[in-house]
Amino acid sequence: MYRSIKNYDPDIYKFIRLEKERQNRFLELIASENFASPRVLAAMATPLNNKYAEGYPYKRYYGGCEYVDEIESICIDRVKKLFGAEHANVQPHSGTSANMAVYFAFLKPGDKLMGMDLTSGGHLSHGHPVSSSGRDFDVIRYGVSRENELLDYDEIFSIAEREKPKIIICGASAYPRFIDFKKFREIADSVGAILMADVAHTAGLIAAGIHPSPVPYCDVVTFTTHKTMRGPRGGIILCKEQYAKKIDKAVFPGVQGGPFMHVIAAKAIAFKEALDPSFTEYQKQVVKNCKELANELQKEGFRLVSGGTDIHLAQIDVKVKGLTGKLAEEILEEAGITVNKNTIPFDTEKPFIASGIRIGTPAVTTRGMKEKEMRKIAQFMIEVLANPDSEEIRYAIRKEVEDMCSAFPIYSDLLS
Ligand code: DSN
Repeated sequence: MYRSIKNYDPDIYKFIRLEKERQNRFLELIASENFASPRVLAAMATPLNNKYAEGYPYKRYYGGCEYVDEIESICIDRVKKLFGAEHANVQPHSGTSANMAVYFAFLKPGDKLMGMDLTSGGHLSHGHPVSSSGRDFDVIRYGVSRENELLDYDEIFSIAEREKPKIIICGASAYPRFIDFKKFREIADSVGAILMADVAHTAGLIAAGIHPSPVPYCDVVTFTTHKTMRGPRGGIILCKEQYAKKIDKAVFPGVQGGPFMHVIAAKAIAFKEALDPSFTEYQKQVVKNCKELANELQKEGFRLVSGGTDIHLAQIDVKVKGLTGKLAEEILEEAGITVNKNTIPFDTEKPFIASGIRIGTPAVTTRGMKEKEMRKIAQFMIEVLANPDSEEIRYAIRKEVEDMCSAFPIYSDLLS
């Protein structure tokens, strides 16, 4: 299959192969990335790609849907079982598409939407002004407490009481702690708001039962399938049965056209993998690895936002070491370690510079790395960050990173 690309289009093949090698040779610490299994990747390179299937299983606007109907039904059943959900829509192309569909279902332009602000760890699609969610709705923001960088539920309650939003969003892209969904339910009930959780980051931990589940408490839950879920790129919406029709209509024809059936098949395979007991073991190791890595950095004087982590990611304040997030990201990259710069709560730097980096362990854990390797990775990072002017150190560390990665190969049989 790959040979056909190589023979026909060597220009593109070259970069696909280089990207595969980059993923293999680098330590991937971007918290939102992971390595989907070869069978998940394989499902996306099938003739399912060719099929239009607007509508839902057994109610389509196109003929020839008898097999894709079965695939979508299996996918829905698996994700409902995994999360104990009443209803699932597996068609969203991404997390942002899923969120936009929820807004389309429940809000009219100008209605009030309440979400976590970006510097506290929220997501652009939770009402940031540069997103249509920020342009089309009246956005009310909440953040973390200045004192301890944790969600202050009393404060969130007062804001909700004052503003009476129609939707309250809980969930984040860069908040390293558990979220108390029960408290959010109480807040939403007190003002009659719809409660939506966006658990794009923690879905895998939730499926494995090692993060509290939003499903019993929230009217709607959205997530992506490619982060801790370790599946194809895509989104999912779970909801209470009473909202099923509203949500389905909002996804199609509300904000999307034809579903990507090749991706839905890949999602179904990823859910089968997640229903296996080994997935729970994997997620436990992800969290152990993250704590180990974050603690080692903390011991060396880096400040952990909120003082620690409960999940697969940690936010590291690098300003305490005289660095910016941007510089830290760049020098780590040269040393073979991929992270992303990230604003930290009450950051005075712009997002493109940032005072922090976000690290995460889903991808390195998929490679089979454990606490011992995390201690080594922390040492690599500490040395690089302590010597921002030393190219020599970066090259030396890069060699060590490559040696370490070659002991934990990924995708060795692909594109060979
Ligand atoms: N871009 C994702 C992340 O890195 O968290 C969120 O969409």
